[in-house]
Amino acid sequence: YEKQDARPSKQRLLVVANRLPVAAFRTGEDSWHLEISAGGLVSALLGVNEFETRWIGWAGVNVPDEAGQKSLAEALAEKRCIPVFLDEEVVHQYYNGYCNNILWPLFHYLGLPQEDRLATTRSFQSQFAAYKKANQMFADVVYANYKEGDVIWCHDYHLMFLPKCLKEYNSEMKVGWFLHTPFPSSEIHRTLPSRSELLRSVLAADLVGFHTYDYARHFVSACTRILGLEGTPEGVEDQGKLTRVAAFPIGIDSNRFIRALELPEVKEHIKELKERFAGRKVMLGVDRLDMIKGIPQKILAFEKFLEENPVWRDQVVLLQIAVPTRTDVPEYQKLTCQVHEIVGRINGRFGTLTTVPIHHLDRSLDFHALCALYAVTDVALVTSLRDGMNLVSYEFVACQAEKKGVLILSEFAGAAQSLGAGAILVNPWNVTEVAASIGYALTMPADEREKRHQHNFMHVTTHTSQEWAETFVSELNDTVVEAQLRTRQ
Ligand code: ADQ
Repeated sequence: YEKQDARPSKQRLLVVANRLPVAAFRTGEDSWHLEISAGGLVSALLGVNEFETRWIGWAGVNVPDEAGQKSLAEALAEKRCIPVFLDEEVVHQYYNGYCNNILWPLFHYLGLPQEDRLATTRSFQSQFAAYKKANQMFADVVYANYKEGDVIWCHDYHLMFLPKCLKEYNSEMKVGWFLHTPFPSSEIHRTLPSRSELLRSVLAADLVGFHTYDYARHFVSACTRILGLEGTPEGVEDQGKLTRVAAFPIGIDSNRFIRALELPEVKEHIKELKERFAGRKVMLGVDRLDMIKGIPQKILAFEKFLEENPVWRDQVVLLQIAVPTRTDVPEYQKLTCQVHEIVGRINGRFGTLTTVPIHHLDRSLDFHALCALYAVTDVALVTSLRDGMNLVSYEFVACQAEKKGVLILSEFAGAAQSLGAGAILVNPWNVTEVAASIGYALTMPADEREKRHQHNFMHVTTHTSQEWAETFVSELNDTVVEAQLRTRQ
């Protein structure tokens, strides 16, 4: 995004997300170290050249003093980023509380927190108030930087209140909102105390996007059943105003992965890994350490496979790379302990003096190391209990042109709808089924692997992140034009 051509003739795209694509670290009174955090959204939008992009979001750091805010804003401006300053209390209530403790689990079918009902209700109210306040703060920054004709693209469950705030400022703004998580069945959304207010706020957008048709359908059902509005094939209608709702499945920058495999450094790494695991099939899991990723279930299925197939015990290794996230949340700490306990038990049970069946790392890998790992893998295991899309499955496929390994994929990941014909789909809750699929994947004949891989590779290389972003933004532009024409008629 730094190198983008900034000709004034280009339409400006304001991308608003909870986090900026750079993390800021204070190194002095008014000096900052900025680190690019290349997540899926960043790489998706990096390739979009049609627009002049600006990012608006939180820099992940508390900056209480005005001088600090000013110097950080200046440093970020060079990266085309505009900061939203949230204080610690708002972050605690809005981000840790309402976003990560309420919306995230609910949207992944894990329900609302159930501890002490009264306490939950009280904290629920204050967390929702903080959520609205934070969304209003994002809206203020967007509004302060808005120029007529700009397209505003709001991202994810953190900012469901933003479309409404923006349209209250200026109903002419072109506002799109995209959800990266699943949108759950309306019966799940119905349990949320602020269910109606959130739906109405999202409906203020001109275009609402989801990864899959099912999520879009759930959203429309929630609007019809909870708000009593009319659902149409185009979206949701409220007193003559149509909010367009559609599926826009995200992809990856597949060429970035394919090109990386040609680098000498990555080739060297691949060679080392092949030597290290010679004589054994490599199975791989790469996930954020989150309950939605189904890591314990995956490892238990692997244990069952080893239990039932003694001949494989010294012929296969599972590499599970799990990046810790939200480490200050007790539930995530419990999950880490649980995973360590299961891995320890299995390695104790099936390991030898020289080898263990599971290598578990609690850390992130750099891009080149990740590409090398994807390339040497025989079987990738993605067993999310729910996942909006899951980009790891796409990244694995992009790196498998040579090996043509097998992807075992949860039917509850959005990616199952696009890679379903090439992957082995599983119900991650069914440990017996996953264990059997591991056996099937490890012994799959080469011609079947080739056929499955070709199907997935074709999809991953043609449905890229760039195409995703361009389709969404051009649909948003068209939607606004159509709405204007309708009002004039
Ligand atoms: P995530 O839940 O973060 O994203 P995912 O789509 O798999 O899940 O993306 C994770 C990204 O982080 C991938 O690019 C992956 O390479 C990287 N990553 C994960 N573990 C890593 C590790 N140990 N080391 C290095 N990199 C690692 C959310 C939704 C998804 C949705 C995306 C995009 O939950 O369902 O697909 O947004 O919309």
